[in-house]
Amino acid sequence: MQHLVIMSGSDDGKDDGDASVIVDTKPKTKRPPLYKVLLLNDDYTPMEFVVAVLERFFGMSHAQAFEIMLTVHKKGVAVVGVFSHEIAETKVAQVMDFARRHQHPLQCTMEKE
Ligand code: TYC
Repeated sequence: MQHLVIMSGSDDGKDDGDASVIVDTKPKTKRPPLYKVLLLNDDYTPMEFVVAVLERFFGMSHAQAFEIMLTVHKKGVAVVGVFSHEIAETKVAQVMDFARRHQHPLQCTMEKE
């Protein structure tokens, strides 16, 4: 937060013992932190399952989803979205639950941006 010090009395800028007030110079509208949701590669989850996850939970087109899936497959990890803490947590839980129900070892995590 930035502040402005205002001193009363003589205007030479020197501190002559007068009272001073501190006022905010910027309104305090801190944006909430954002979180990256990451998808991790593994050797067993079928490619088409990962594509379906990206379509279902991240609103990607089939082409987009296939592209990101291939990036994870080749590089080991990719950011699949950036969200508020609460939304990121929900996405991670949805993916992990969906993978578990289908008995795939797919891993999804989040980290502060
Ligand atoms: N590596 C997997 C396979 O060859 C495919 C895969 C892609 C798995 C992305 C997980 O997040 C992942 N079947």
